[in-house]
Amino acid sequence: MGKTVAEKIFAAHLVEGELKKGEEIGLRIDQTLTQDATGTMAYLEFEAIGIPRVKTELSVSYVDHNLVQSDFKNADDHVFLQGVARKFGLYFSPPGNGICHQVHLERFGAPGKTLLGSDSHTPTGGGLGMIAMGAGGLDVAMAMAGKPFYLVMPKIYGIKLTGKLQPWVAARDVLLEVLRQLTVKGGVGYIMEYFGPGVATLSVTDRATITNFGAELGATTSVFPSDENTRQFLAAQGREDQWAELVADEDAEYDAVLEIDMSTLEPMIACPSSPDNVVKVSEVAGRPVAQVLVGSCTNSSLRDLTAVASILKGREVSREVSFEVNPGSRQALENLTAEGNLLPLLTAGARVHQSGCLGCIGMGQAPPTSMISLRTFSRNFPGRSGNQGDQVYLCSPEVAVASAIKGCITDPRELGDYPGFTLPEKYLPGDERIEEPWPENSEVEIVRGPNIAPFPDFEPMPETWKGKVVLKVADNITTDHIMPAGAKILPLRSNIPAISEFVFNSVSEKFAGEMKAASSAGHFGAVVGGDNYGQGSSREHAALAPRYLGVQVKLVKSFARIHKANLINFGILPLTFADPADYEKVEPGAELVITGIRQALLDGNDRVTVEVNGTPIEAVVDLSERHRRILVAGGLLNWARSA
Ligand code: MIC
Ligand code: SF4
Repeated sequence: MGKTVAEKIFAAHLVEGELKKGEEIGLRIDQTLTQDATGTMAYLEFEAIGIPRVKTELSVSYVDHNLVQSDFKNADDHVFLQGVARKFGLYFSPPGNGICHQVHLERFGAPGKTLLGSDSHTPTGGGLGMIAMGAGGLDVAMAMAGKPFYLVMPKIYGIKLTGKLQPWVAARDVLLEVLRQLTVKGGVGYIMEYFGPGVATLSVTDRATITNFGAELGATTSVFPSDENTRQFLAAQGREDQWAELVADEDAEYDAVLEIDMSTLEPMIACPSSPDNVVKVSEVAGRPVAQVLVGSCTNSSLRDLTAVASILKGREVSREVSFEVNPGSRQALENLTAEGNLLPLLTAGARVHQSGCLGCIGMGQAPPTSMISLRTFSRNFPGRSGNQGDQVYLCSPEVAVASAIKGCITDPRELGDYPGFTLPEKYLPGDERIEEPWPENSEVEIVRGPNIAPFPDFEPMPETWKGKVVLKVADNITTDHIMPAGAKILPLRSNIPAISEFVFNSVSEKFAGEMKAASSAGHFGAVVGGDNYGQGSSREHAALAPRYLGVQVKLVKSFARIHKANLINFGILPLTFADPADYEKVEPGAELVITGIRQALLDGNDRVTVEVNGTPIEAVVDLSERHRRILVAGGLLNWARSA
């Protein structure tokens, strides 16, 4: 039987297990990336593993999330990260250089390679024909130490693209349509692999928009073939030598197939407050907008910024709108400037910022109260913009700029003919500030500011687990709910005791206080949840900080992949209801007892009995043998130290 692109890359990197769908495998990781908000913790963990230098082909530490230096915290993190990169042999991409995924695509990604990143949008690299996956910081630290990355072999969802996008319809609309059909849990357990005649009509940056935004499907990753367009992109980057053709075999089989005829697509938009709440733009046109942001790792490439500039030529942004542009990378900004396309943005009234994540993770750019904000970003989870009750819509750069001009949500086809634009055949590299790895044994002092707290220690799993349900939540809870970000909380990412005060803050302000009170009375905590628990960001803080507060069990209907892996890494037992109807039987305050849990894990039991106020219910233990040993040890670091 023929192989898909994903299966070919998996086969070439398999170091443990067999390529059987649904079974745990270990993959060799060629490249890693971290960003500052997850990176400080990942490097503290790497230090704890005790390896003198990274063992990957290439590892890069990016600073892109926390660029607001309202006090010493973020600035200290940047200095720490630069020192770590020098000491352990990583590339370092400093603040202002761009968003990790965009820069990685431009300067480092290569077809056929594996990339593991401590950020859920790492699949951006799939646009180049690589297997690029998001993971928690500790998994990335292990990969840097040369260890395999373990995951359950996903199924392959073939997305067959036919036809060609019409003028004013963009790559973003392809994935908005996929999200409309499949929802934020439609990709769980799958790799989304694109094939069919439509693929050749999409550039690498279009493909990267699709694979990036594919993270919102809950998929393990998304991948395109590597073809002539890939060669052209790498040639424009001065890296043609890194090109290799990589396409699926004619007789490759997919576990599921969805066909999208791109010529029938219209401009689409995701309404508040979930990326799958998708309608046609024409259905919501006319709603007044107060803020329009073009940026984020989904849509801020040179292609996107050039399209926006071309549309703005001879036009002006409405005075009712704050129109802001966050370039994805220094390279995009340099090339935009060199091609004369920065001026049209400025004269039309755009506020042009430095390259980075900025408002996408709530570091500034909060919208006015109750007013609509249109963003080319990937996530509109409630409150992520910095305001509770926010009204954030997600759309293509074309829809964004048309709406900024008109002052209300606008179908861009109303603007008449699509202005054509060309991109340079050869890009200015824009990478002068990327620091190369320092030679081995260089004299480096790692400077740690006062906000960088040591990694906490955790106890092994007790023989019998007793605890209390501290919180019960519904379906599709995101890691933004569990461990919020934003200008107040994000700077605390290097300090677990401090950040843990904000766990579940937007759901229940009392959570941290109640957990602390329960812990000091000798009780552990449990959280009960619905389907797709922990979707969204890869932030391991959403496991680490609750564990620090004493949460040791999560009992839900189903988990999102990265969050489940993070729970295991920090010794929180992930259980699912054997009968989803039992969700109704477990209320906050209930006392839970799991007798003999340690032994049950070691014996490989796939069910355990949880007593809820004395009444038994069954829970499913869906864990590999390796997971079980990690949980019994109290987490991956404990286990790695004892192994
Ligand atoms: C996000 O888009 O949610 C983030 C911020 O990039 C996160 C990482 C983080 O929380 O630091 C992600 O996507 O993993
Ligand atoms: Fe940064 Fe937003 Fe991309 Fe996350 S989704 S990496 S916060 S730009």
